[in-house]
Order: sequence, then C-alpha cells, then structure tokens
Amino acid sequence: MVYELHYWPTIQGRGEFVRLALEEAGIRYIDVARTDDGEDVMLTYLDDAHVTRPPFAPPFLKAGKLIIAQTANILLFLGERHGLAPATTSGRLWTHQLQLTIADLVGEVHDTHHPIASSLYYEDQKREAKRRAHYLIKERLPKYLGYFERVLERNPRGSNFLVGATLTYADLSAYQLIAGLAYAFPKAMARLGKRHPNLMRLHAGVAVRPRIAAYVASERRIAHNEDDIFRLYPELDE
Ligand SMILES: N[C@@H](CCC(=O)N[C@@H](CS)C(=O)NCC(=O)O)C(=O)O
Repeated sequence: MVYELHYWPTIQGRGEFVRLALEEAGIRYIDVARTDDGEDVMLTYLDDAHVTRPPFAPPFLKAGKLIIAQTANILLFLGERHGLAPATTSGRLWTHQLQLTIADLVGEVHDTHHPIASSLYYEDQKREAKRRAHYLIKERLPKYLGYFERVLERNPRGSNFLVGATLTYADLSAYQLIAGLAYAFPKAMARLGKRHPNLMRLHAGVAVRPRIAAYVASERRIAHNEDDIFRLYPELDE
C-alpha cells in the first residue's frame, strides 16, 4: 500500500506538515494533485456522493481504505505508525496538543493576509491585513513562540526536541513554522529569533537532518510563494 497525499499542488500550505513527516520517516507516497489530472482526483473525494466520510478540505491522506483529514489528525496517525511520536498515551496526546497549537498559529498567520474573507483578494483587504499583521507581530507571535520556547526549556530530557529525547512530528512542524515565519516576516523574525534561541536551535537541527535536507533541496519541495499561507508582503512585516 502506498500512501496518497492529497493537497493543493502549487503551495506548501498545510500539506507541508504532512510531507515533512512522510519524508523524514522515509515513507513512499504519491503527492496526488501534483500528478496528471491529480487535482481533479483530489476534488472527487471532497464532492462525490460515494465518499461516506468526506474530508472538509485538503490536506487528506488516503491509507488503503482509510481517508484521514485534518493535518493534526493525519500526523497523529502517521506518528504512531512510523516512529514519529512517543509510545505512551500521555506522550502522544502531548505531541498532538502541540501540533494543534501550531495549527492555531498557522490559522492566525493565514488571517494576516486574509483577515476579512478567504474569497476576497488580498488587495481588497489590505488595510485590515496591515492592522491584523501588526497585532500578530506585536502580541501573538511573542506569545506563541514564547510558549514553544518554554516547552523546549522544560522538556525534562533536556534535548532540542519538544517532546522527550527523540524527534517527533511536532518538531518537524515547528521547523516548518519557523521556516515559514522567517520567509513571511523577515524583520520581525530577525528580532524574535534572538529571543527564542531554543526554538531556533530546533529549526537548525531539523534542517540538517539528512532526509529533510535532501527533501528541501529536491524539486518535491515547493518554493515559498504568495499564494501560500506564509506570504512575503513586505508591507505587513515590521
Ligand atoms: N483544520 C484544517 C484546515 C484545512 C484547510 O483550511 N485547508 C485549506 C488549504 S490549507 C483549504 O483548502 N481550505 C478550503 C476551505 O476552507 O474552504 C487542517 O488543519 O487541515
């Protein structure tokens, strides 16, 4: 059985959190929407009456007959199966909790460029975007990054991982979060990075993992772009 990842073909987006886990675990997968007619296949699962448990939105993972949606849910599944999560229930729930918190921040980042409606162009909500980004940078990023920094400091295993002494999918997602934030808000992150050294060390440590480094250098890694969640709009950075 080969996993099928279904996600928008031209952005990293939320699918990237799943791609990183698949790549780090060395799992074979098909990035369906990036194959010929694959995007139509993906949309079929959302709309067709024969799908009894339809996903609301991509990303979703097809594992045999299972169709699993919601990024954190997919990672919960993959983490347990492929050694990217702790063995204990408490450890798994803690890792899942961290992932859900990352997902919350990802949603807030998305809302900086689309504070009014996803269906409107950025150009039609620029004023609101500017106000929203200001508060993200001044209040929300310090709160979220400070939280993850504390989690790293308090990890009793004293490692550069969020949970225990080995890598979990939450670390891969924290890496992606920092990479995305550094792309979208270079000025803010130059400042904030200095205040969150453990988080920056985590990012650097994941970046040099052989499978992640090979993946990021490959054509499988879609470049950051301005259709994505993390967008570089210099006017929103401060
Ligand atoms: N909570 C979901 C959010 C999924 C989501 O918002 N997917 C986006 C792409 S990143 C989408 O295609 N949304 C369509 C919509 O919300 O109508 C997750 O974490 O996977």
